[in-house]
Amino acid sequence: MDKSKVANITSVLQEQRVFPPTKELSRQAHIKSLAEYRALYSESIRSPERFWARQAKTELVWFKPWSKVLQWKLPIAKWFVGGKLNVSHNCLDRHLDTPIANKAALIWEGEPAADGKPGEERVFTYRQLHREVCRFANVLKKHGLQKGDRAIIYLPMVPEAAIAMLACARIGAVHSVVFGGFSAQSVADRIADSQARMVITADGGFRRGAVVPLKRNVDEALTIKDANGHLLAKSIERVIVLRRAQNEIQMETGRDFWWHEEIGKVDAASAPEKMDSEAPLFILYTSGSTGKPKGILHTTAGYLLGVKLTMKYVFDLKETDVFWCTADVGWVTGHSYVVYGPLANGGTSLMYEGAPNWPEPDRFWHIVSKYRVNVLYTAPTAIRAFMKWGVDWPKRHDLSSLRLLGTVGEPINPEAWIWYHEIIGGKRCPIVDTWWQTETGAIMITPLPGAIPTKPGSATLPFFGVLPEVVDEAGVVVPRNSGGKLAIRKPWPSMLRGIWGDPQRYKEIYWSEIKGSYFTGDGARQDKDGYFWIVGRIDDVLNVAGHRIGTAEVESALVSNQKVAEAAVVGRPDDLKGQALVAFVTLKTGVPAEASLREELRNHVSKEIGPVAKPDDIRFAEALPKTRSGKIMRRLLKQIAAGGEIKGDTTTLEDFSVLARLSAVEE
Ligand code: 7RM
Repeated sequence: MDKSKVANITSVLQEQRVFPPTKELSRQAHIKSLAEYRALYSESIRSPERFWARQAKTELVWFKPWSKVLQWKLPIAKWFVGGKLNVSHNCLDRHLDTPIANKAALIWEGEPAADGKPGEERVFTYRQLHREVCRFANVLKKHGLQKGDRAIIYLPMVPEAAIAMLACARIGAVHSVVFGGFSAQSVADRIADSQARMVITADGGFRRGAVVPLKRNVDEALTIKDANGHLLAKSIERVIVLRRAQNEIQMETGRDFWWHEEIGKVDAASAPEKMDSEAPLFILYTSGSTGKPKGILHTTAGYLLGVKLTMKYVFDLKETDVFWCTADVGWVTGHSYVVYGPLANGGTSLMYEGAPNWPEPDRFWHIVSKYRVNVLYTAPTAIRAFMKWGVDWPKRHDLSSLRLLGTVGEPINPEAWIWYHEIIGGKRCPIVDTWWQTETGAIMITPLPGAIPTKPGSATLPFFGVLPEVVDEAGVVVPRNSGGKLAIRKPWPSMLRGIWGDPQRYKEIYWSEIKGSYFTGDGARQDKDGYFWIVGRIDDVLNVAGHRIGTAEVESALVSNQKVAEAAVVGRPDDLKGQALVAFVTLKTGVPAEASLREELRNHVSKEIGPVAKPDDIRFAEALPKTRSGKIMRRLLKQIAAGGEIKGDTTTLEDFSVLARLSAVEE
């Protein structure tokens, strides 16, 4: 790793403001004081097995108790060994003989139509959701999906996405949700890696009034071949298609089946499969520092306990709350806090299909006031966009139902924090800045709203059972207020269990960088009060508008274009998105660097990976700056991308003239 990155971490802004919880709020909270938090936290670290056994017993419903709380042989963790349970049973059935049965489990608001017609509205009580999940579980079984089989879910933000996930969990199949903004190529790659037997998709999804052709992308994915001419997706036997956008699609007889037709052919009786604590629940692909996305594997009991407990304590969930997490179910935040966390707690989860600025920039505030949302959980990039659109939009709506706000996905700058607090929260709502990752499954570093005073820009203190530390190159804890790598010292129940099909890579990436610890890939600093300030990634992964994007992935997409010889992708700071993607591209001999080629290459990346990974800038260069051993000097490219001067050591640069020419490249 580049040493300069760690050194830079120290130099983040020092924020002094502190916001303690009000007495009123603390009195009503699950955890009522810093002392209460500290007592429970220290028990969870001193006697983790006792702590987690008690939580697992009180929070989850088991078919068979476990015999051992934790079996830990680095890097393999097994939690609640020997226990049996089912996630869909814990999210649905357990509520059916309680008053919660007839409470709203999911409230769904559809995107308004292009002609201004308001979006549809659908509400599922726990009983109704249970019935839909049971029926769809029977559809899956009828089409041959069995315990342990993988299914790809490639759907828009509609209730059926949650239903499909829960139905897989019910029969013990492993779901892998692919975000609707990913391309056919990405779908094909994920099918190949997971060897899925089924794809669950829709004819199309709506996004800002346009139709995203999901089924057409699946059709294309099923024809894509690898370098040896083999079909990537040959494991797929069935495609179940939800009718959503009514766009015209092709159905292949014997392979493709309509959701609404199949659901009519099965009954609603379905016993949940008794699953091992460690049975795989889902695979979710995420970017790393190499070109190939990693299939992050989560299992049954530990994941469920992690999301159930964080949902309850971090959002201080009340029985009457309407909880709105704005993430798409295609990301881990949607898995944990749109679907599994809220439902495991018998909460009401709001799901919105559309974008924050369609048809107008007040869409979120319209929804908050319409449904009297109590807790809102969104990303800093969205908050910065709201700031840019101006206070008039939120001011038009009654936001008085809100009692708690949350953020996730990237560091939040103090200005955005204060704006969120004042304009959206009316100065009365605490903000929980929650740090976690696809790999951690659930929130790891976070305020508890009734107990932990907040500081704008800090994720504050670790959740129960989580032992993070900031360490140097040798894995030794650094002094307070100096920067370093963020490590987690102990296993925790909702941790990833591996990278699908690649145990070696799992060990190398996460458990080799810092001896005996989990390496997060993030840089951080702890202040004098022990608060954590996360600075962002220190590997070659960028955080663009809350989406994790590997620079190597974008580079390999660029060089797969016939006109491109070489590419280097770096981040540059961006007011709105946190980071923007800048690609330095050298073209093959004879290919002219025309302006139109920029758009062509941006579209090429979009086709290879998806619109989320489109470079913001493409700069053509005659050559890239390299060291004598041939390594691209990204540090220099970053400085150029940010428009700054080139500082630091350039003595290893192979050809000095390259630098001068790069800086002169026109935008
Ligand atoms: C939940 C999620 C994970 C990466 C992580 C960080 C960054 C997430 C925060 C944050 C600062 C936060 N999963 N990150 N939350 N940085 N403060 N509160 O985002 O796998 O997609 O991304 O996101 O760099 O490593 S993720």
